[in-house]
Amino acid sequence: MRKVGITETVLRDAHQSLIATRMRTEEMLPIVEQLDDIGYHSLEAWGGATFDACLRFLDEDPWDRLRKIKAKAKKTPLQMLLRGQNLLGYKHYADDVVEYFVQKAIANGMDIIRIFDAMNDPRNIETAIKACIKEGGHAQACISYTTSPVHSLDLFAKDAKILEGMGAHSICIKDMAGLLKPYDAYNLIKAIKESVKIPVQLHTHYTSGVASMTYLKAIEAGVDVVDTAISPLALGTSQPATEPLVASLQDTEYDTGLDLMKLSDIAEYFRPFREKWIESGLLDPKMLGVDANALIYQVPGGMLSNLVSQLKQSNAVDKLDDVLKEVPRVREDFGFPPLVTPSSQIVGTQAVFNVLMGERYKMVPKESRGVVKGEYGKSPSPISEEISKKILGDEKPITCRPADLIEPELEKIREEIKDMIEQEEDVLSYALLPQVAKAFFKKRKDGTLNQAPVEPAPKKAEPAREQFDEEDDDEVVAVISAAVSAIGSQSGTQFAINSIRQVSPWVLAGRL
Ligand code: PYR
Repeated sequence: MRKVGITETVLRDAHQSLIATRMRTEEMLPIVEQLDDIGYHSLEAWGGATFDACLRFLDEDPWDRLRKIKAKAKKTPLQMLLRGQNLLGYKHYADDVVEYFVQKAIANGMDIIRIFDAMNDPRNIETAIKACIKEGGHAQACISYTTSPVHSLDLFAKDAKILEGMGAHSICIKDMAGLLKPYDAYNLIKAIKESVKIPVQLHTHYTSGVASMTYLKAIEAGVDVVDTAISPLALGTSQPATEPLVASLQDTEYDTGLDLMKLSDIAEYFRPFREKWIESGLLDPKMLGVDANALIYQVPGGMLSNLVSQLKQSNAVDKLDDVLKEVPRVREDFGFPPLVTPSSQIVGTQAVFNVLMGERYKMVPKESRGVVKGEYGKSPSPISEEISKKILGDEKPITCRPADLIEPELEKIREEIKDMIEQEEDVLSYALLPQVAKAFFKKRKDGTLNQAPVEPAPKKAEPAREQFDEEDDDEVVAVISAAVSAIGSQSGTQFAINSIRQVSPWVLAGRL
């Protein structure tokens, strides 16, 4: 009998997808021992946006969260999501930072590290894979799923083979937008299972409404493990629910072996939280519905709502149709990158600029230039000479692995922050998110961390700012400069006002 494994995402992706990553450690700890007792393949409990959210919004030390969860989950492997060379931040870090981060994640209790890259460039995940293997962890190499004229079964199967060749212990297909349809999943999993010998896991989101059908076909095709979330934190932008899948597979050749009564106790624990989050506005019921637009426009749900909010800020929601038509064109110009953090923001913002400015690539943010220049890695298909010339002028794109151009940076970072650290891991928090970590260290020193008990839930969560890197003042300056140069025409002035409004928190915070 071939048991299908279940990775439970409630402690990471489920709340990242539904409540902007705001679940607190105290809300998790009382149920971890029971989760540990279920017999899951793994518990996804760290990584992705949780690291940033802990430090930035929750006044929590993410390392402390990991240790506390590990102390209660003694049997079930813990799993995390790592953004390849971007670790848990938004830019490429030097290899010495990547290696040290992986070392510390494993030393603090991590077992399985799922490593992806937004461009699917294997060179961007190799350092993390090798570090994970060296530290005795399970290295799960990830392929970001997308559709385009260049993304064929053959390409995905070849990518999987390359990752297996790098020493990965398993492969994950990460369908972050819920684009993978059931029969496509069947063919994809078959193709990958034929290409590699290591186990294959599938991760998807319910956004477009097809996810549980997709899992069933993937299971029939031989997938080894799938990601689900316990029902109160499932569906919508989160994962398919754990219990219906467990029930559907019971007494079949794919039985998960999990006990529905025990799962019911877990759901019971989380149900009141869900009610509380809906009441406080943290969980928007809109997140729970089916958004078939994801299937039509092939963009992640989060990206769609981001586009709408960018257009609202410029009083241009009526331009949504034009922007949605522009997104695939920009994506084609940029070599068909999958749309996932950070490529989804880069492509989306460029599409908005192209439409609002009334001329394509009149305004090109630093990140778009970075993609065309090769600073994020090799795109799935080559970027045309014409686009390269238009955006880079006479500058030459780079063809090496982007991190090869980054000098070791750990010692310099350690020196910079030596007076504020209270544990070795703080060096890494600072390396990843300098401003955010520093503010956290200061509050910790001053004893002003918000240690409010679990109640009451925060009012309406501020969505993580997706368009601009808060760590980077240059970016803010660029926005203001572009805004100022847009002043002149009626819509340009409005655009300028909105852009300046957008960066005003930094101005007020005295960072400019
Ligand atoms: C993250 O990078 O946080 C995702 O969940 C894709």
